[in-house]
Formats: sequence, C-alpha cells, structure tokens
Amino acid sequence: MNLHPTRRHCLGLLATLAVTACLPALGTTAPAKTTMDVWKDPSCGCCKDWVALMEKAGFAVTVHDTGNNAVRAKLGLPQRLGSCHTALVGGYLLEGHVPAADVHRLLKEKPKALGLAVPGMPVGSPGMDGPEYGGRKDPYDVLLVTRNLVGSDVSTKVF
Ligand SMILES: [Cu+2]
Repeated sequence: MNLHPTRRHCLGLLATLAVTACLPALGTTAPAKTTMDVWKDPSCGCCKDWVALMEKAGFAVTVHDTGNNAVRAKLGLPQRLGSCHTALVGGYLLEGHVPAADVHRLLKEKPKALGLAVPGMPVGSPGMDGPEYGGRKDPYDVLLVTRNLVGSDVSTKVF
C-alpha cells in the first residue's frame, strides 16, 4: 500500500515534533549530585552549618555522627591540621570549614593531593559566619594537603 507523498511527509513531521516535544523534559532532568560523606560530633553546631552550605552548593551529603578524630587519623591527616569535621568527596579529604568554591575547584582541577584543610575553626569561614560572630572575619588559608613520598607526614601549600 502506497502512502500519498504529502501524507508521508506529514508523518515524518509528526515524528520530528514528538522528538522535539520530549527534549525539554530531558533537559529538566537534574544531573546526579556529587556525594559527600561528613564525620562530625553530634553536638557540633558549626559542622551542621557547614553541611547546610555544602548541600546548598549541590552536594548530596551523608552525615556520620561518630566524631571525626578516628577517620581523620585513618585518612592520614595530622592532628595539627585538624578541625571539627572531616569529609570525603570524590576521593579527596576535606577538613574543617572549607569554602564550597574551593571544593568545586578541587574537583575540577583534580590535583594529586590528599585534599583540602582549614585547620582550627577560623571565625568568618563558611559555617563560622553566623550572626553570633557579629560579622567578625579572621584571616585564614585553605591548604592543599599532599602526602609526602618519604615518611608518613604531609606537606601543605595555600590553595
Ligand atoms: Cu566548626
């Protein structure tokens, strides 16, 4: 059975329209979020504030309320670079109040490193910048931490 040429053309056009109509739906599908694990003390308030910022920055965060000393030691970050929470994202360690922009940059640039650390809890860093701090901003560095080839210690440089 032969379709009239014009009718055949219409069928083709219909198929094109159907595909086009589906495209916006595909475009709105949210990309899979990057997962992040965070270890912290259950009573740590500034940790929660930092986790909220990471979620806002697009990460799917799983929180482990077990404290972070054991996991930090296991991952090989010395206590002197320690802070209130330790995270793992994309195979990198994050220690303390690391800004989301630096996490994104780390995952984009993929340097050969253990991860990033903001030692201590500098006031004014992300999650340490609530109204209770009265707008105080102490200077701090985000450190890129690399494992030393010899020995068990690490090296740091400003990220
Ligand atoms: Cu903190």
